[in-house]
Amino acid sequence: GMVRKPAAFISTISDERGAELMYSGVKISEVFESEMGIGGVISLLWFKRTLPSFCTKFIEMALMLTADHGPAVSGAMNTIITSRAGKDLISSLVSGLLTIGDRFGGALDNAAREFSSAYDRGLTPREYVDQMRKANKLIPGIGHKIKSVSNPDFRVQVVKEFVLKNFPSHKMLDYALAVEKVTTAKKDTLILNVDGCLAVCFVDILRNSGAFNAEEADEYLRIGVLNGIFTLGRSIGFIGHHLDQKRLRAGLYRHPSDDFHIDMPQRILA
Ligand code: Q5B
Repeated sequence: GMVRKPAAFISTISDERGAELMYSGVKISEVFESEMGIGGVISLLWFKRTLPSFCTKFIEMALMLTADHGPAVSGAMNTIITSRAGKDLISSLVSGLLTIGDRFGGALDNAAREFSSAYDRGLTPREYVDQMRKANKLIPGIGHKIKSVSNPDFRVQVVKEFVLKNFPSHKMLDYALAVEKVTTAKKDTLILNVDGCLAVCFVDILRNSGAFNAEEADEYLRIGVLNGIFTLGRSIGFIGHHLDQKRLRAGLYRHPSDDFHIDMPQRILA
């Protein structure tokens, strides 16, 4: 009989070939009828399943809370400067996105991995903090430039309240809060930050909500999905900053020279 040519690509999340577009087997009309929202669409396209509503609400909450944090953060500044250099929306957005990483906004995947590995190894919060210090490593998900115990981050409060009220289990959040007790005793600013809080709560979804089996939970921690939450959320803000600059007709930015300390070697001519 006919031998089918082996496919060069395999794709398992969406299909546009039939009469109706489908996300993970769900017709686009059903996506709307079921009122699953953007949290439900993310469940289908990222996790290939419908998640319980406390999970989709949490995802939506995470996107709303991370949407923006003012113009002064690394990513928004990059976006603003790029926009003011006359570039288009996509260039300005991408320029902002490229700053997301271990220090700014991209600590979620490492926070999820490190907190859960410490928990799995049975380390007490104190032992975890001491081990990281000995290894000369910063704890991902801990610390903030301006937020502190005395100037709390309300985004983190909102997430905590929602999770404590709605999640069937929040072991990882509890563990991270116990770690925060140890770190803030050392320094006021070493709070569980927004990256860290969203990350450990997401581990509670992966491990303790019944929606994923243990293998799947480990796989998502390994491949890293959580930085996607901050990246997607903050894209909303970066696009806003770009539009804002265009509306303001802001001109090319040049940083004041007196804000640089220039320390150049003297060139010695032979
Ligand atoms: N120390 C966030 O640093 C920051 C420590 C620590 C143990 C730690 C730093 C860090 C891990 C990465 C992380 C996400 C760079 C942050 C975000 C989104 C945002 C941003 C916004 C938004 C802040 C002072 C002393 C030193 C350090 C010790 C610091 N962090 N020890 N574990 N994690 N965290 N990133 O203030 O003994 O004095 O030498 O890298 O989770 O990005 O709004 O801005 O929505 O846009 O510059 O919220 O914490 O502190 O480096 O001067 O350290 O604390 O070793 O100790 P800072 P440093 P010592 S959320």
